[in-house]
Order: sequence, then structure tokens, then C-alpha cells
Amino acid sequence: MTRMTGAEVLADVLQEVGVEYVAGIPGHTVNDFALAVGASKGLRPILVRHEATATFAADVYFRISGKPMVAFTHAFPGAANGLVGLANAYADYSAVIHVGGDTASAALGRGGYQELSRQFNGDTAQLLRPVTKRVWQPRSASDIAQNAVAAYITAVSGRPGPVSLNVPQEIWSEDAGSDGAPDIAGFAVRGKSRPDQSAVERTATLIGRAARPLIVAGNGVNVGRARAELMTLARENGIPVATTAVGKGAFPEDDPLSVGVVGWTGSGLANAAARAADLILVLGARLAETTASSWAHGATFNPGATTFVQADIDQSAIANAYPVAEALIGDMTNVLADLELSLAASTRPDLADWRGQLSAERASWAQTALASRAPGTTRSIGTGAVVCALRRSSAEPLNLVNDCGKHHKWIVQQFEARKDDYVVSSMGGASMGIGLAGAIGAALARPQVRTVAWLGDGGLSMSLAALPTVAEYRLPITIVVIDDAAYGVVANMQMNQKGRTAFSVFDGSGTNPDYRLDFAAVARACGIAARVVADPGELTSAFGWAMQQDGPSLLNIISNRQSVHPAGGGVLQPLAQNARELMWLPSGDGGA
Ligand SMILES: Cc1ncc(C[n+]2csc(CCOP(=O)(O)OP(=O)(O)O)c2C)c(N)n1
Ligand SMILES: [Mg+2]
Repeated sequence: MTRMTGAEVLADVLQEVGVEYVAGIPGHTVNDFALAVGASKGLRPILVRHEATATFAADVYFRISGKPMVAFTHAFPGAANGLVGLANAYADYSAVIHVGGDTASAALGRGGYQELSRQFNGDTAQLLRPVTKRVWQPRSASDIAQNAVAAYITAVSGRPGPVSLNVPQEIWSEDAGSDGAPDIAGFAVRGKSRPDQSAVERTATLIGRAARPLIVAGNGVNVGRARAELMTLARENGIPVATTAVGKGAFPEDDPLSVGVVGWTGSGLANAAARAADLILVLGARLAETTASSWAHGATFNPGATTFVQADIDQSAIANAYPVAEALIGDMTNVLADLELSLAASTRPDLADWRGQLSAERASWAQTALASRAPGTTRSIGTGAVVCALRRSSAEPLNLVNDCGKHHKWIVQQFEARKDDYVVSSMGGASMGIGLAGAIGAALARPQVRTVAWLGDGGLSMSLAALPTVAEYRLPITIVVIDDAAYGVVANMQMNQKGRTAFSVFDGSGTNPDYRLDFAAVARACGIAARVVADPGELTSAFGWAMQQDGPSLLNIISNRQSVHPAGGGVLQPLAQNARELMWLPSGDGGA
């Protein structure tokens, strides 16, 4: 047996806990780790060209595969470049294992090259602290195995999140003190929690008595791999299902029980259902600002008239916004399976009237949605028509990663997520740039299906550094850029508020009104097949072409600044006192 170094031990442990992909950019502080990953048989390296590509990709990879991916960075400049993806993963409860190389301990505080220690030795770890569940800073190579297992367990357990192993440079090459790989079998053990049975039974009774129950499924259902259990519970009991924007896809939207997405970016139908429901079963969601339309009473939820029951793997998500009548704490598959058993043992609710009431809403919402899908004109293509062409272009399951801007709401509200689709949106972080870099993670997680990266021109400009990676690894990604030559959502907001724009239109602040970044040319230069679509009549054939490419493709859809969010849905408004008043609300019938 040969003695192993700290770097070799970490590469080994990462494989043992199920990591497949390691993405990042090396430098001298993390070089030994890069070389150990390169030499390992099981880990697959993804060399990116900006650290944020690695952290965003890892975030979305976890959301789809349920497995953590590693993003590694060098000293503080690399770590700082990767921060946005870590913070976004933290805000949205997604697991990422970050491995950072840090300045060698002997140089700390003495003017070490690339050290961040002016205030305290090793402050790169302080950069990472607020954007991770925990930072580990091994003091010797023999700490690495234990620290890595603890980091993995922390990342994936409870509500998932990013973690960081921030390793001083000298430790990588130190002897880890053992012959051969550590045996982690008894350490990296995961269990599943089960909700309290009496709480399950009381919840079943509340559901059995409700006249207008609604399920609101959050991303906890996706992350908890509980889509099948949700389907059984909803269908066996005939209960309508909404999702949050981030939870979109947890329940197929072509199912007659689906009402779509609740909240600001959601549908008129889902918001009407949530307002009218007398009982809402919240699954793996915390009813945050965008889901609850800024908690404005009667916009999405009617907390005074609705009883909430909430299920989550983590107690701290319960009653984040509204008082609850019951809390089911446990793994989402167990919560749903136990609840279904309990409901099956009693009389199933008769909800025909409630579903009838919703069909009238459904018909009226279908009209509103249809009216907003006008094709537009040459060089001013309607985004709703693009969503239709995209949906029609693929009968196969797909991954879709949404960026942030006015193009985003069109997908959340109007793209029909079907069984086995993953439609990823970020609402906690909503960082621009996740659309393309995240699509890399999606394509690595499910390479057998096509991945769509859905972005605005602002978001794509911010993540151009990810384009060569898409081409270099020949990832089956179709990039759709809704190009209005503006930070459109900001420009619209400014026009509505003040009748003028500032810092939101790409025209050189008026000096170059015709400037247009040629994304198709940039993509081609990177090795990606690309087309400009200027006419709505070309949409169908363009999508047919793009989705059938062997490798990546890009469609530059020419939109214009006057294009808007789709109509309907919830609201997002200045908070005023809404959030603070929540504690003084009267609870709903049967509420706690
Ligand atoms: C990293 C980051 N910076 C700024 C913002 C604020 N912001 C939200 S949407 C948006 C404009 C998006 O422009 P674009 O990608 O072109 O989308 P459009 O609204 O034009 O569809 C901005 C600046 C953000 N969400 N993330
Ligand atoms: Mg734009």
C-alpha cells in the first residue's frame, strides 16, 4: 500500500460518497487537488472558464440528479468569482460541495500572495461563511476524510445547501497518515425521517373535512424525490395541486388536477384556487415573498379564511409566513406515503363541487393566457409565441433552466411542465447567469434528454464565459435568448415608475441606439450552431432545427423593449407592513 496525500484522500472520499463531476479552475493553492481529481478513475473533470459557471452548474445538477457536484476554486479571487453560485444555491436550498484552495498557513498575515488576511488570518473562509451551511478548514491532511464526510452529510441533509472545504495549500501534499483509502462506510450513513403518526392522522381528518382543499407543492417535493408519492396522494383523493415557481414540475401540469403555479409569477387559475381554498397542504415550501405575492392578503393566499397544514423535512421552514394547524416533519416520501395510508383508511373526500368550481376558473384563465400569446411582428416577436413553439417542438422529457428577467415569468406561468420534465427556476436567489451555467449542470445530470437554457440578452451577456464550455463538452443544450437589447424588466419598471430609463437599455446611454450584440455570431465563434430568428413565422422551423442538433444550439429571438411580462397571476408589491402583520393574523377555521 502507498501512503496517500490529503488531495488523494479527498478525491477518494468524494467518489465514495457518490460525487461524479468536479468542475473548477486551478491555481497554485488547489493544484494538487486538481491533479488528484485528474488521476482518479471515478471523478469526471469539467474545466470551466469562470468559477461562477462551476457553482451555478453544481446547484442545478443537484436539483435534477439529487447528487452533489463539486465546484473548486483557487484562493480568494477564485472563491470570490464562485460566490454568486454558492449564495444562489444557499438562497434556494440546493446542495453544492465547494472545495477551495487557500493561502499556505505559513504565509498568512505576512503579505502572502493572494491572501485575504488584512483583518484576520484566512479571511477567504469568512467570505464563504454567509453563503454556505458551514465551512471546514482542515488543520492537517488527516482531518480531510472526516471533514469531507461531514461536509457531504451537511450538504444533503435537512434542507440541502452548499458547504465549503477550504484547505490551506500545504495540506494537499501532506501525508494523510494512513496506508490506502479511508473506510467511510460507517460514517457517510444517511437515514430518512418519518412524521409523527398522530400528526398524520389529525392532518388526514382536516383534509377529510375540507370542502376546498388544495396542495401547494414546493421544491421540497422535487428535492425529496417524492413526485410519485404526490401523484398517488392527489389522484387517489382528487385534490387539486398547485406548485410554487421553484417547485414547478413536481406535479405534471397537463394533469386535470393541476392548477399551475401560485404566486407573483404564477397563473390566474392557481392564485384563484389558493384564495378560495379552505385548507392548503403545503409540501416542502416556505411560502416566501414571491410565492405569497408579498404576503398581500387576498392576492395569493387568504390566511384569515384558510387553514394551513405544512410538511417539511425541516422544522424551521414551518409557519415561516402563516400560522399552521398541523406540522408534519419528515422526509417527503414518508410524509406523503403515510398521509395517503391514513386517508385511504377513512372516507375519501367528495370534492366534485370544488373541482367544478375550478373548471370555470380554468376556462377563463385559458382565455387570458391564450390572448397573451400573440405572435408579434418582425423583430418584435411575442415571448408567449416562443413558449408555445418551444413546447410544441418536443414531446420528449426535457430539462429547462430559467434565468431571471421578464422572459422568466413566461416560462413559469405558461410553459406546461409534463411528467419527467425538470423546469428549474431560482426565486430565492434569482441570480442572473444561472440560466446558461445551470444548464450545464442540468445536461450533466440528465444527458439523455435535451436541456433548454432560457435567458434574456442581459443574462446571456453576463454568462458568455460559459458558452465555450457548452461547446467544448458537446452538451445537448439549446440556448434560447429573448433579445430585447435591454435589461427589459428593469427598463419596464423604470418606465412605469418614472417615465424614463437609466442603466437598463443597451444603447451606449443614447450614443448608439442601434447597437445590438450579435449573440448568434458569438455562439458560432465558440463552436455552437446558431440562428437569428427575427420573424414569428420562423419559430416552428427554428425550434425544429435547434432541438434536433446533435450538440448545442442557440436561437437568438429578436424581441423588443416594449414586450412585457405575461398578464395575470399574482402580484409583487412594496411590502409595507404585510410581512410584519402576519403574526397578528386571526388563524383560519380550525387553525392553531
Ligand atoms: C446578478 C444579478 N444582477 C442584477 C439583477 C437584477 N435584475 C433582475 S432581472 C434584470 C434584467 C434582466 O435582463 P435580461 O436578462 O435581458 O432579461 P429581460 O428582463 O430583458 O427579459 C436585472 C438587472 C439580478 N437578478 N441578478
Ligand atoms: Mg433583455
